[in-house]
Amino acid sequence: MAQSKISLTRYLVEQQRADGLIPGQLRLLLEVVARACKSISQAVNKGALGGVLGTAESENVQGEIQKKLDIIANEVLIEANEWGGHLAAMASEEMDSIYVVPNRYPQGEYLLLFDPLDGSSNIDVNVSIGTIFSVLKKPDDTPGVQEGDFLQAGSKQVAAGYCIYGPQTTLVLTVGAGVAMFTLDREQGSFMLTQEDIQIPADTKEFAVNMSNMRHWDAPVKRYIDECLAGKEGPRGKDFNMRWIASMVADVHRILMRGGVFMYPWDKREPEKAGKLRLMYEANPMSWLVEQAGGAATNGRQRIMDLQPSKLHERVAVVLGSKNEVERLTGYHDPL
Ligand code: AHM
Ligand code: MG
Repeated sequence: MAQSKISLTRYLVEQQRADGLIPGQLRLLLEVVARACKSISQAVNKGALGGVLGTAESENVQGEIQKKLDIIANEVLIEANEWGGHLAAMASEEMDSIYVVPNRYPQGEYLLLFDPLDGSSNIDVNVSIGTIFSVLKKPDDTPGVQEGDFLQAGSKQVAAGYCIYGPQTTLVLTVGAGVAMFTLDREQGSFMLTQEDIQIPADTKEFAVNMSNMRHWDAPVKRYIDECLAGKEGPRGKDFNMRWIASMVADVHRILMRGGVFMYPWDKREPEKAGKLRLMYEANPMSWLVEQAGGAATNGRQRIMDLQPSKLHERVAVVLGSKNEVERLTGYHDPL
């Protein structure tokens, strides 16, 4: 516990030495993402004083009205990452197509995907929001870089994480050797290791779902929630508690800290039998973190990280968290 003297830099260097999971370019990339998150955290903290609250005059590719901070966070991540030579291209919830590193900078071997500020509806009401990121390797058999290079299953990720801007600013990271958590020490200006080897308990009495969508769900999800709501007297024989923050980062963070199950299930309003969340820069990185912490993540039927994306902004149904609950709900769905 509380290895308060280990900075993110030292952690990454030691990981690089220990198991070679973090090559030099990837270490640089993760440090740059962390630095960008520090700047985003500052902008978020200033709030109304920095003139950053409210809506911008634009929509993103998904037709959602962008908040000023969505755009600021996107720009911070691009500007921080484009010149270091570690990336070939970036993709973001806030950009229609990929952003190829300009010719004036060296091209690296990694691809970075992010949701610059997840939980946009919470920005103006001072509730936790965050940055989610996923790192892939560019396939080396193709010259240049195209959108198709990004369309890799989540199991191909080489690093994933999020930074939550809440009462504390906390970076949570995996490179495939467990999940580590770093808290921003504002006096030092550094992320310090505060927890390693995070584990999600396999059982839970807590679920997170937007209940107002219940009438749009499929029967298996309704059954699962009905059984939770029936409490001690129902088939589960125990009372459940509900939490819904409406920032995936905050809901997943709670689950990593104390267990629970998070759902954004398929919704009849969606024509493509998908949910609201995006596969490549929301569901995949969160799924890997959760799996690395001993939990599970499916779309109700299949492991999320096995899904082959067919487009950059693809949506997916999400069920993740405590393993036994995810397996139960997945078991309620018909096998394919
Ligand atoms: P965003 O990326 O536009 O912020 O949308 C994603 C967010 C998730 O963080 C959260 O789980 C969900 O949308 C909340 O949805 P709802 O508004 O249905 O509660
Ligand atoms: Mg989001």
